[in-house]
Amino acid sequence: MKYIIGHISPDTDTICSALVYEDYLKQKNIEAKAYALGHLNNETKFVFKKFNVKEPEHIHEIPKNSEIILLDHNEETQSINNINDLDIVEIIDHHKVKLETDKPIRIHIEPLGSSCSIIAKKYFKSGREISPQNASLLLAGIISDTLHFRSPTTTDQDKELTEKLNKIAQIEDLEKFSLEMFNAKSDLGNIDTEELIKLDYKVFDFAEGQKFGIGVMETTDKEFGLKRKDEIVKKLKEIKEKDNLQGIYFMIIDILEEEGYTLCADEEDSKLFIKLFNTEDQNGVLFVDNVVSRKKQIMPIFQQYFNK
Ligand SMILES: [Mn+2]
Repeated sequence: MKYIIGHISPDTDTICSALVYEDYLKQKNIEAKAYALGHLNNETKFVFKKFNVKEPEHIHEIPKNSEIILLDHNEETQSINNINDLDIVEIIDHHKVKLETDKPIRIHIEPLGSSCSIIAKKYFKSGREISPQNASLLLAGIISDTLHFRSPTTTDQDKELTEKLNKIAQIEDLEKFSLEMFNAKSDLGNIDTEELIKLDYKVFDFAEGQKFGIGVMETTDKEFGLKRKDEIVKKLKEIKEKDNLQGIYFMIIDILEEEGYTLCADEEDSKLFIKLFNTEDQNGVLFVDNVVSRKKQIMPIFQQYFNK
């Protein structure tokens, strides 16, 4: 049995692509099961409820030497704890590659807007049948990761695949559906501060000893995050120290306005961000316009800086 896993701090794309890939492999008579590495966010929960889908089981450790398939990630820092005891047999992803394997494995990486786009392509290419439910999940993953085509990570293929998938899923108004998803994601109730920071959080190893944590909150209600600024900054400091990070950032992304508001742990992190993004400190908030994508607009700038 192969374990299909997405990344930690799971989002809609990682969960839906893993779950639908389980079905794809089943159709090929390959025994595999999708698991979630942590709690689903409210957007994903909304999607599962709307389409009447059972949530994948959570898992925190996988038995030694098991075969695993990585969906929507390829970096150890974003995967299951005991990844070094496991046998990675396949990777499907749309992120930059940071990878070393000890044997040849199957790898399918494409610069598309979502991992769900890659899974959808596999179905269409092979002629395998997609159920309306699975088509809906793939659509949700594409819409979530591309912010319904607002993100610069969006490609023409994502748009074409969305159209093809919706012939099966038959969602009447996709823009309305996407707003429902974003509002569900933004509705965080009285979420704990650390949970908020880690909702969509990744640690990147930019260079030797240069680990950075970057959390993103994509929202239609930026005030929810901004008014908790002080406690967020305090928690960022704690995480930075506890996890021995070089820096840590929390970006509140206004999906509809396409703006980013960044909070940082301390002066050192703030200085670096101001330098890299040519912005200024406004009462502890670093504003950047037209920046919505960690992958395409944030990460490359850090990476370039550290590669120099
Ligand atoms: Mn993704």
